[in-house]
This record gives sequence, structure tokens and C-alpha cells, in this order.
Amino acid sequence: MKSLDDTIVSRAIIEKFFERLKNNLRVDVAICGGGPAGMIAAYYLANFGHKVAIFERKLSVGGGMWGGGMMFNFIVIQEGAVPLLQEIGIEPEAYSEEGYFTACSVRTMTTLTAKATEAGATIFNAMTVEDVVWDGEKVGGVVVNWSAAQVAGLHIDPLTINAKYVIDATGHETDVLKTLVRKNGVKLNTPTGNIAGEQSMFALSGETDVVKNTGEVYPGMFVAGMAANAAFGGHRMGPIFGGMLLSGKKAAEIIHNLLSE
Ligand code: 48F
Repeated sequence: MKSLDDTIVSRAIIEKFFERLKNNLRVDVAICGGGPAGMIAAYYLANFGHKVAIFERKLSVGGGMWGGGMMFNFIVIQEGAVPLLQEIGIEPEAYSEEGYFTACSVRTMTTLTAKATEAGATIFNAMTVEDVVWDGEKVGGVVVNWSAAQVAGLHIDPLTINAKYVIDATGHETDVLKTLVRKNGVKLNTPTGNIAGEQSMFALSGETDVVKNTGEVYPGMFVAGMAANAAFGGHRMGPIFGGMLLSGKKAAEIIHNLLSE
């Protein structure tokens, strides 16, 4: 390279990004939130051959997994979820107590991100899902905006992404489902018909329930991960992550079956 033209650098980035954005205006599945549940759902859905886009509010995907427990960057996984990590190339270490395994939270998240994108999932980071597309009967996509525009409080209209299915994997916040309910007063497929709100720490119950609670809570709208327990009123569980991974996988499998019908 004899010289370096800054405008070529700019043009390359702009062209590549807009190509990606245009290519994702219609997707099979839009995933709100790139935490462990959203990322593993993306991995499985993309491997099944579906077109998947993940919208993550923060600059980095990873959600609550990066920080392990109180920033001690290890996670604990129970035996039932070990095969999921092995599938993506992480070999969790058996702990001295039977049934408990540990893994580095940073390595787990970076590997999961690599595997999901290798499988074909597309990540849009620093983008917030601020609303859903709703025709009165079914959720049909997401409404996105730059997180920075929101933080700055700028009055900027968002853009729309059409999706056959949307997964709220926004964690404890249940941010997207909350918006659907608040704006439209819809009745959810939960015991209360509403978002029950998460309960305090009870790991055993939380881990079982997060998988049980994963599913379609409104036509076109799924919950996975901590958002599922928040929707159904399940418990939180702290830095044990097997349930999050199994929940994301379950959401992917249900949606795959629906898309294959
Ligand atoms: O919080 P998060 O990691 O959710 P998760 O996948 O996993 C929960 C665990 O991390 C932990 C736990 C384990 O026992 O309880 O908390 O259910 O990831 C949620 C992601 O969603 C993003 C947020 O920045 C985070 O990375 N997010 C939240 N609201 C929005 C969003 C939004 N409106 N649009 C886009 N991303």
C-alpha cells in the first residue's frame, strides 16, 4: 500500500454497515438483548438455518455474563447445561462438589459470540429496541434506535425491522415486553395475563422455572432467560447460568418448529 486514503476507510465501513442493515430489514427472528439467553438462542436459530438479528443496547454483547458473580469473572453451570457449552467448544471444569461446573465468564461469552456469528447470526450493538411492530393481533417486528440518541434524549424517529418472531431476552428488565403491554394493554399468556415481575433469590426454583417459563407469551412474542422469569413471576438465581442457556435453546427450538411448519 503506497498511500493511505482516509476516505476509503470511511467508505468501506459505511458501505459494509449499510449492506448489513439493508440485508436485515426482514428477518426470521429478532432477538432483543445479547445476554447469554439471547446469544445462545441466536446460535441455535442460525444453525437451524434461520435469519437472525440480535439488537443489543450496550456497546458489547454479553449482558450479565461478563461480570460472573460480583465481578469475579467465573460462572457456575450445573451438569444439565454442560453439553451446551461443550457444543460451542468450552469444556467446563468439574468443581469439587458433585454436579457443579465452572467456566471463565469472559471466555464463555466471547466463544458464544464467535459461534453465533459464525453460524450466521448478525449483531447490531449499541442499538436499543424501543418498541415492537404490532398490528392489533400479532407482534411482527421491532422498532430500533441508536442507544446514544436515547441517552442524549434526542427526538429522533426510529427505524423498523420486520420479524416473524421476536424474542425478549432483555433480562431482568423485560424491557420490550413491558412496552408491548404498556402501550397496547394486551393480555399475555401468563398466569396473571400481565408481567408478574421477578421474585427474590431462590436459585433452585429460578433455574427450573426459567426453562419452564420460556415460550410465546403473545402471538409472535417470546420470552427467554431472566425475562421469562420476570414475565411469569419466577425467582432470580444469581451467577449460575445453566438455566439461561437451556432457556435460550428452548426458545430457539420452539421457533424453529414453528418456522418449519
Ligand atoms: O441481563 P442479561 O444477561 O439477560 P439474560 O440473558 O441473562 C441473565 C443473567 O445475565 C443474569 C442472571 C443469571 O442467573 O440472572 O442476570 O436473561 O442480558 C440482557 C441484555 O439485554 C440488553 C442488556 O443491555 C443486556 O445486554 N437490553 C436490555 N434492554 C434492551 C436491551 C433493549 N430495549 N434493547 C436492546 N437490548
